[in-house]
Amino acid sequence: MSLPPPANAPAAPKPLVKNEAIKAESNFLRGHILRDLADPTTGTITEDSSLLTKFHGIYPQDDRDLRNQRRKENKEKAFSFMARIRVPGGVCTPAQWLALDALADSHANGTLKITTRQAFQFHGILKGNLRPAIKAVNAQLLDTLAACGDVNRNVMANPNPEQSALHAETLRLAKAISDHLSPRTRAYHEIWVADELVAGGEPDHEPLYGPTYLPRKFKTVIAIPPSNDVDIYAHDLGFIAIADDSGKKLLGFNVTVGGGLGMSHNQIDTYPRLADILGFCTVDQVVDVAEKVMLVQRDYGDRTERKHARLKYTIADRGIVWFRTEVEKRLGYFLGSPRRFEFTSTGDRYGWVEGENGHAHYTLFIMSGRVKDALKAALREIATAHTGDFRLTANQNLMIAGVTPAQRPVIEALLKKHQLDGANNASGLALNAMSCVALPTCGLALAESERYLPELVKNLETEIEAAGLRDDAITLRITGCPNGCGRPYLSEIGFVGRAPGKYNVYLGAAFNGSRCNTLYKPSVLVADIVPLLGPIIHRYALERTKGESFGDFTIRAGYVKHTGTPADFHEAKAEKPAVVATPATA
Ligand code: SRM
Ligand code: SF4
Repeated sequence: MSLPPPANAPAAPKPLVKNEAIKAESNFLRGHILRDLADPTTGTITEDSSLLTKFHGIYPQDDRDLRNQRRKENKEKAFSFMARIRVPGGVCTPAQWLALDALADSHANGTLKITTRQAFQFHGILKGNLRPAIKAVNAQLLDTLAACGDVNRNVMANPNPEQSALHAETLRLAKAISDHLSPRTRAYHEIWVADELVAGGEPDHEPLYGPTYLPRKFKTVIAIPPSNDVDIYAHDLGFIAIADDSGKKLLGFNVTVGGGLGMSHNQIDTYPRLADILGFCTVDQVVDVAEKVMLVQRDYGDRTERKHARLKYTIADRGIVWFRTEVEKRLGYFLGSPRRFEFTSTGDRYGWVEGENGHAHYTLFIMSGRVKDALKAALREIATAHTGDFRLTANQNLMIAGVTPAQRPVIEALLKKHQLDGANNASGLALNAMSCVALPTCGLALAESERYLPELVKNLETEIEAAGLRDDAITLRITGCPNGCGRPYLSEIGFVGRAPGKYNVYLGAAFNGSRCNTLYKPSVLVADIVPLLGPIIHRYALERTKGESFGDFTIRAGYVKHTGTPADFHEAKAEKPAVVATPATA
């Protein structure tokens, strides 16, 4: 029997999490992926390989609707794969759209999913179709590398239709950051793109990441005020474009760090956190700043506890002043003082918008970003005729962008033909609603989300319309678990899955995404949602002050109190409240 350590002995260092050893031993993300893909006895891959395929943008999943039936039949789960396609800045060509549309039919479940981070997802790819599907994606000059995993993910940028010059510049920067922070391993090419399966070659070198990559996922975005459609405060790293007085010339960016939304129910040490503003950088410093912010997190992020490994906790624990000093030490120069800016909303601007360059852009509402059936066929026809580009929005919608005056009647006629004109005749609530995927594919879902959103919106619309608020924009977001994929903590009405048919209801976020909401009622049954929210909606219609948003009203009327501590998100009370940053609009 060993003696207990003396009372004053220093605490033994915590062991690293399993993921760290798997990364280190994987020979730069190869591991046993090829072996597992070649195994004909199962439709999935091993758990260790699945930790590595994430870095390649690929998740093994199973159809949760079929779990019971398969168990009864004594069969293995109905396995398939999800693949996430990285689209920096969310811009793709009509040719790429058409290729992905066809691949969805030939290799996946026939749908295309536009994500909350301007990427595409295929669901339901069977193991045997996986390599050909990823290879075909690469043939379109797109890829799935680093769409998931402990690396810098898809870099988002505001699809900004009005200011063409600013959009072009920020898109260029989004691609530059994405390229610079992309993993350098050749494993991706060997496994998915090479003509023949080849065993792991020479050891690779990852100049930025090293063999263990980052402690956790890392997300980068660029916003162009006044639109905060990318929800900049939700991400690890953000750049807020600052233009000159004409609004046409980019001066530089306010840098934001330490945002993140994921939490676990009743684990008070986990919480959504809004990003802090770190300072200002010039346009030519952007890539350097992105690299150095990421490197500080690489070196100091917690590799002993994955639930505490995001940059938000590194900054919450060590302080923003420490973080800025570390970043500036690596940069070799100081960041400037943040410049003034203002965000007005997180939503998309639907319908036609004229750009500065004479081109027009049409934003189309797509519920939950799911492109299927008649909508998929309509967009195929539009893509065939379209000569501009497509821009995926951070709200899971689609912009048909860069339409020339000569082309506009053609696109207008197609939109009319498929009844996609007039912002789909949807209510302000529907147009500002978002859900995550959840069931049946997401292995972490506790409740429905995408499949329940249409019914939820319809039920609440009855109250909204009776209160005369049909065209009022109110943000509503729902997720099937507290991980936050639909950014529910930044919506004026947020639903977070607790169990089948039960949601925590959150109220009080700012319409422009600068304040998180607060838990209003835990574990609300689906049948109780309208009775709970209907009276608040009617009171808002009667008592709101001029221009007052729904989120602001729910705080003023006392439904929720905004205090900004982790306890605001949980049913359990915080023992040690820690401050959640609320960004100042400088
Ligand atoms: Fe997410 C995990 C879907 C945006 C926080 N997310 C997952 C997985 C991969 C489930 C899993 O790990 O097995 C989901 C796949 C479901 C499926 O069947 O497709 C999933 N996340 C999504 C997407 C597709 C939701 C959507 O409907 O659009 C979004 C894909 C974005 C992309 O293209 O990269 C998506 N996820 C987000 C966001 C929103 C954002 O980034 O703007 C968040 C909150 C912000 C943040 O990161 O803090 C988010 N996803 C998570 C988390 C919690 C992370 C954390 O720090 O705690 C997980 C679980 C995890 O990583 O352990 C997760
Ligand atoms: Fe799955 Fe939860 Fe993300 Fe929804 S929020 S997609 S349920 S992990």
